[in-house]
Amino acid sequence: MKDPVQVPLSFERRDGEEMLAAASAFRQELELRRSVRSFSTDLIPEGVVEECLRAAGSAPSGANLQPWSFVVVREPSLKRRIREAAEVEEHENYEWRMGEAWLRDLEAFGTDENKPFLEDAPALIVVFRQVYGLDDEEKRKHYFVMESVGIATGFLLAALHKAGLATLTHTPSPMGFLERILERSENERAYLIIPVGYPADGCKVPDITRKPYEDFVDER
Ligand code: IYR
Repeated sequence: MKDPVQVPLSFERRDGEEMLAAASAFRQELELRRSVRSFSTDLIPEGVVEECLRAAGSAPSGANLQPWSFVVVREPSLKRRIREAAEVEEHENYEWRMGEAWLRDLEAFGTDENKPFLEDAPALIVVFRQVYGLDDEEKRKHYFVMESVGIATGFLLAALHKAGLATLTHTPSPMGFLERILERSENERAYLIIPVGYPADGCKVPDITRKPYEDFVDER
């Protein structure tokens, strides 16, 4: 095996009590995160989204190739074009693509083909996955792209929440229109739109429950 360059790990052990307090505080904070579909048009303080994107960019990835791009859209005319194109796809989705069972599963959320949050939210973060690398015009294989981008997106959602911002994970599929409107290169595919901002005054969210711990964890 090759002997790669290694550097000392920065890591500090904490005592058990401190660990439990930290884990519990983080859990409680994350449990308060809800998908928001009704956004205020208020602007986000400068630099906050950028810090959260840096957090996302620190995620682990296949061979550390970091197969993601994040496009931050704040320009109103661009948000409008994205909304219009998304609503065209969503019209088809609600009309016939999703089918009866899917529509029934969505009833509790009260969603429809109208997507005003794509214009109201002060920022849309459009996440792209890079199916292969294109540094110096040269194709390079990327590994575990879906997993890598999913982990980075999880970091991003947690960071935005911790910073005090509301988010939605939105996939108005098929999302090829995002690659065209945002003029992405041929190796990039739209993965997710994350509208970011503050909830609108009086914002309401669906009355959902989370699975009991025992139903999703098997400890042996
Ligand atoms: N993309 C549609 C439908 C939709 C699908 C799922 I799965 C959701 O969890 C929520 C919505 C829409 O955004 O309305």
